Formats: sequence, structure tokens, C-alpha cells
Amino acid sequence: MSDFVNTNLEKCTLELFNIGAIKFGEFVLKSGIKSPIYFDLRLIISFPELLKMVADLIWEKMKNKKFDHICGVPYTALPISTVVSVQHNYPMIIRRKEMKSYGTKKLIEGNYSAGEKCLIVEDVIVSGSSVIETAQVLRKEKLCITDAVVFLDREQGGLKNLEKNGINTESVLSIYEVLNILVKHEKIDADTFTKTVAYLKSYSEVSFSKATRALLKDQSRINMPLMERAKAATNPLAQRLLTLMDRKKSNLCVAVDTQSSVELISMAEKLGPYICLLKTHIDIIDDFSKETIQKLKELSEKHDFLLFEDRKFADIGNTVKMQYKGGVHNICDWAHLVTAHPVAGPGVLQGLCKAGLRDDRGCVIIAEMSSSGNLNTPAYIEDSIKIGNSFGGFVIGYVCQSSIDVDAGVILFTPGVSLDASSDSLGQQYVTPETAVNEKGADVVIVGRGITGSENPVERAEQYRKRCYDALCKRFES
Ligand code: S5P
Repeated sequence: MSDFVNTNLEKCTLELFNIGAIKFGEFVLKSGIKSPIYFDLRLIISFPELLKMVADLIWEKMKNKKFDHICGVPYTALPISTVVSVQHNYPMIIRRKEMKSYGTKKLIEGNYSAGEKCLIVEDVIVSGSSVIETAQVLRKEKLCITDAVVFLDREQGGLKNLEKNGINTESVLSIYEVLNILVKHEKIDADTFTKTVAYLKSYSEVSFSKATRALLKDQSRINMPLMERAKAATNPLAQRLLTLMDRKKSNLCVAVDTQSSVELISMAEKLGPYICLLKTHIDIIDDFSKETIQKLKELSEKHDFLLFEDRKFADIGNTVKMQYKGGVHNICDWAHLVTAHPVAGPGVLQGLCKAGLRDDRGCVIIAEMSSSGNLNTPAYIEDSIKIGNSFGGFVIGYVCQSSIDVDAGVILFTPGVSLDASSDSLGQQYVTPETAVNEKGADVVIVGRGITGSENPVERAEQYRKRCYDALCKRFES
């Protein structure tokens, strides 16, 4: 901590107490929960020196971060961010709490462009609901929100809640520091201190308000840009795939279902520039050799795509472990991702995890098949997600046909997509890229014969890439 921060934290806390911005008694917070302590930083606008001190302390936390704009959460943080903006020459934007009924009807005031980074400033954080509400409005405008700085953290779960939503939040002061300073200077007695600490311990994990949770459900995975989702992802391979999709502007996975190695390699070479994933069924290859794998690995690096072996593991853990690592195909050695049916229970994942303990290995669970007459009931899908969640370090997402409820860092893959047909003769059912992405909530679209069976696979791959990626980008705008 710098000398500036050290000396001013204490001074600032005492000043806030003296002006009545820190109060003890019985209060009800915005979330509805009761509290024996209350911070009312609105008061500081009447004390310009104190306002400047608060703004300076906030600046110390912000100054090493990269951002294009500052946005204070209305209303209390508005004057604080204005002071920071003026003193350090960073442009500000304002999020309106109410939409104007006349003129532009804008929700954000100021000059900004899509893709720019905006840092959020807040005075006090409890659950983080106010920060996330502001972030979602800004995100809708395609601003990138990855950081927030708050003056006081009440240590009631807010930082963790925001982190889960892709916002890394730092605070100037923790409520415990405030209490310690006040006790040290005999502003509160030991009894008040103990009671307040006991209260804080029993309310240390306040979740987002109901309204905020409703807002997030509707916006998080579906409407969040890929890079923000990459930040929200806890799984390193999910982060890598989301980043790759953003970099290559492709959410297209091509399924090369051929029995010839030559054909497989030739498709990988031709289609590589347009895809984020190449999906294989390595056990259908007639002339399989180690060279096939070597070439696939080289092409995956050359064209920046990941290898996805659609093995659909489904046996007991011990068998799956050997099927994954070993045998002639030795899948674990080369496939970044594999598929698994969770029908046999968590043992499948345990077996895979045991063999694939690397940051660049992961699994996609088949929650729902695209074929007609499949046995995937809603209860089965729900249970599949539960198993996937408990293996979150290894499971990066789900193959499914509907927008199932998963966190923003989890990826949904949808096969059964074609521009040419509505079905095949063996039960496959097709929809268009737009239906897959917009109605079924797909992040990655899996296309096989629609590309590989066409006369010009390269032209077709570019056509699918564009339609799938455009549909995905449209989701960020809605
Ligand atoms: O539900 C599913 C799951 C998968 S992984 N339905 C599917 O069709 N797949 C696979 O996606 C299937 O094994 C094939 O490799 C690809 C679809 O191929 P297409 O030629 O029908 O597009």
C-alpha cells in the first residue's frame, strides 16, 4: 500500500464517521436485509475536500487498469467518478436510471463506441446488484465491462458475485478495516464492534436480488460478448475456445465424418481457416495411422482450431479411462475435447478426468441428441447438467438442442444444422444456423454433411461461418 493510501484511509474513515456518513443503529438495506451499520456516502458532496479524498483513493485502485471510460453507478458514485474523470482526464459516461420520455430515449449519456472498455465506479457494495445492473445496461451497448472499483466493500459476497459475472472488482476499504479504525479511535465501543462483526459473519454471502437474477438469466450467456464470457469462464479450455471464437470470428465446428484419412486431412487443411473446432469420429477411419494424428495436430496449430473427438464415452469409469488414454487411437494424446454420455453417472467423468489431467483437455457432455425419438427427457437433461457442474474443471459445455440454463462461461454446442435438408433417412433432424443460434441458444454450431457433402466445401464453410457468427453477434445486440 502506498504512503498516500496508508495515511488517507484512516483519515478518510474518521471524516466519514464525523460527518455522519457511517452510522450505527437499525437499518434496512436495498436488498431488504437488516443491518446494524449503514454507509451514506451521498453526504460527501457537501464536503468537497472529503469527496476529493475519496476520489483520490479510488483513483489509486484504478490507475494501473486499462479502460477508455469511467461510469459511476447512479447516483452516489456519479460525483466521485466526475472528480476522477476531471482530475485524470478520462472521459465519463452516465447510465440513466430512467429512460427519457422525449428526445433520444437513450439510456447512456456520453460519447462511446462499441468494443470500448468501461470501468465501473461504485461507493458501497453489498451483493453487487447495483454494479451488475449498470454493467448489463452498458454491455447491451456493446461496451466491454471487466473491471469495477468500489470504495467500500461490506464483505457480504458482492465481489464474488461480480467475479462470477466476469467483473473483477477491487475495493479501497473493507468494512472490517473501517470497524478497526473506529474502535482504535474510540468512536465505537467493543460491544458495537462485536455485534457488527457477528452480523457480518452471519450475512457474508448475500446473493443478487431477485430482480437482478431475473435480469442476468435473460442476459448473461445469451447476450454476453465472447471475451466477457471467456473472462467469466473458470475452465481454462472454455476460456481458450471462447477467445479463439472471438479471434477467428467463427463459432463453426465442422464434423468431418469420412472413412478416409486422406479425405480427413484434406478437409482439415481446406476448412481450417473457417472453423473453431474440427470434430472427428476417429474410429470410422479405415486407413488410420499415427501419421493421421500427427497431421491433424499440425493443422490444428497452423489454422488455429481445436480438435474435438466425438467418441461419446458412456461406459463405467474404469473402461472409459482406458478407452480415452491408450489403444490404437490414444485419444487423450491429441483431442482437446471429447464427448461423453452421462447415462452411466459421474463415473464416466471420473474416468476421463483421471486420464486427462491437463489444462488443454476437456469434455462436452451430450445432454440432448438431435435425432428423432431420442430418450433425453427434461429430467435427464437437468441431471446431465448437475453432473457437468460438479466436473466444471473438465466439462466445458453441453451438446444440446435447447437453451439450457448454464453459467456464462459454459458453452453450448448444437448439431443437426443444414441449409439443404430438414432430415436424413436415419433419424437426423436439421434446422438453419439462425434457428440453432437464436432459438436453441447454440454458441457453437456443428455442421457435417451440409459442408463436407457439398460440391464446394470451402465456399460452403465460409457461408456457414458467416451465418452462424452473424447470428451469434446479433444476440449481443438484442
Ligand atoms: O445430437 C447429436 C450429437 C452429435 S455430436 N447429433 C449429432 O448429429 N451429432 C454429431 O454431429 C454426429 O455424430 C455427426 O458427426 C454430426 C452431425 O453431422 P451432419 O452431417 O448430420 O451435420
